[in-house]
Amino acid sequence: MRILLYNPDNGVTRNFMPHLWMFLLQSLTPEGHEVVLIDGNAQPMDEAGIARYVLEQNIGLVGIGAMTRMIAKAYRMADAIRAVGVPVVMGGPHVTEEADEALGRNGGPRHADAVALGEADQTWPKIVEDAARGQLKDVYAPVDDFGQESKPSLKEYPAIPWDKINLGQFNLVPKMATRTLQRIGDGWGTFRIIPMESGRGCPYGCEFCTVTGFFGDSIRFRTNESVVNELLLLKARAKSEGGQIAVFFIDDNFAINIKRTKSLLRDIIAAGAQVHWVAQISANLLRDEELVDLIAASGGKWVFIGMESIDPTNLADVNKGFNKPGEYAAVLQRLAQRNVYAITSFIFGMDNDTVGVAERTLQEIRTWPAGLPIFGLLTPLPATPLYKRLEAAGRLTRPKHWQEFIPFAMAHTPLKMTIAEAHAEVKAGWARSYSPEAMAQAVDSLKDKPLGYRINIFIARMCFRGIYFPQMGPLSWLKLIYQNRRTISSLVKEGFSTWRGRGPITPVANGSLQTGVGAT
Ligand code: B12
Ligand code: SF4
Repeated sequence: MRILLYNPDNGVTRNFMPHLWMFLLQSLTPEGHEVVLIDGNAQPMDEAGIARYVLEQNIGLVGIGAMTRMIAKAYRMADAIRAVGVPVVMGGPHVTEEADEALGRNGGPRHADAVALGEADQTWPKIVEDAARGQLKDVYAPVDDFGQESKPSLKEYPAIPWDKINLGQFNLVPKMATRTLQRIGDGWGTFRIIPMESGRGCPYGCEFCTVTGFFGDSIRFRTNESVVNELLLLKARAKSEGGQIAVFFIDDNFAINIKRTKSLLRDIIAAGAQVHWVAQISANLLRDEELVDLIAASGGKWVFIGMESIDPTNLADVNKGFNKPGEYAAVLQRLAQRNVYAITSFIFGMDNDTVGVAERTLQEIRTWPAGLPIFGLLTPLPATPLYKRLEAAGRLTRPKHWQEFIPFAMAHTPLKMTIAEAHAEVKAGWARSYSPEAMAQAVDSLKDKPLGYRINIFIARMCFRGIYFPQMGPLSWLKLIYQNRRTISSLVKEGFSTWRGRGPITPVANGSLQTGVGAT
């Protein structure tokens, strides 16, 4: 049987990183079946296109995975595939919580022949065999012989053949620049960000988060050896292609067990498996100096921190009181001292937020080492404790917000602001953080850092701006470059004079160039 695994596009991130679930399920597919992957972010497709594709390619089963944000598109694509007679199985966080919706059991249309609930590592081979026999069941739940929910231990993690997988669609280097860039340093003909998990689960149970409910509070880890081997495979691939690779450890809280994380990072260093990496770690776990040393020494470049709010009342409201705004600055300094920077994520529209929350937050951010702030709105995702609380209080204004998804739009009324005011706050957060002046200020504030780091921050900021302000086509990029011309020309001038005076420029494997002498 030919199986298509399809991930709908989200309209924002293009081909920035493949989705892990597709590669994982491909590796877990029983022998005798062929699996093709399409990520809509890299290969855009519409309903007619996918229907044509499955018929032309003789596809016998389509698997679709989606977050809540992309579910409306996922359903439309599923409907088109089913209309030409090909069965669809859906999985991922949204349909796990809303299986009846996907199966048309709540009065709406049916979109999927089958739904895989929760983690599908164990159920996927069974789904494939049932589909091959034409006997798909409606629901596949991961349960043991006694009918109890069972979670994969991750000790037996499949080897994803990263050395053989065709990753052509995920090269972030534009085609026209490939040849020239291949000659720079160790080669920049390709640059890919690859998702990798070292563990699953987070016990913290923040009110708005799907993770504790979905993956459970039992935390599971892969062996260090299996993670190290995967890194070595990726590193070898990048080298053989004359390109670069960076890894996104997608664990929800990469340092949830600090002892284990330190042991993994030590093993990465000992095996020479360092690549540049980014991971999500909560601020409370970054108090540990030794951990931060190991993060830097093992290739850690960016840490995503869910700061959410600078207001302790808000944090307590969403069960995230373990975040202490008073220590944010120290945490970020600790990282920056080691040339590790932070993607700091904030949520506006919380119950204690009032008008002016964006500016108050920005005033704090401006006192921190320059990083990448991002802003969102409190969103009641299905089945989260937040959803249940707001529903019980009658505060949901769009209870099925995912069916008419609108980016950066609230689905409930905040307590101390209107919805329109909350929208204005999030807009102000993005506009003031990513204006040409703010970009210049961020680069200037790193004057004592090597040129490569400043270029790195600048490029990353240009890309992150696109999360809120769509910049999909070449024209919008040209406009952005023009707006930031002063910063760009000062970086280029400095690069040129450094190159003339001090020797060649060598690349840093996270998207930047750095002078060869004295750079870290
Ligand atoms: C990586 C990641 C991202 C990446 C996605 C890009 C990428 N290429 O991966 C980035 C950073 C861009 C991102 C952004 C966002 N994310 Co995100 N993200 C994650 C994260 C941390 C890891 C995903 C992952 O790979 N997991 C590991 C794999 C193995 O698990 P999995 O995808 O769930 O797949 C398993 C099962 O679900 C199932 N499965 C999945 N798909 C399918 C399909 C089929 C056919 C079958 C049979 C089974 C199946 O089998 C897999 C193996 O067991 C998750 C949290 C988490 N730990 O999963 C959040 C998560 C998915 N994100 C979430 C959210 C909310 C967002 C944002 C909306 C946040 C925001 N406010 O902006 C944005 C939206 C982005 C966008 N523009 O689309 C929520 C989604 C909740 C929901 N109900 O949809 C999660 C669960 C985190 C959370 N805090 O609740 N995210
Ligand atoms: S710490 Fe992060 S992953 Fe864990 S529950 Fe809170 S938001 Fe979710």
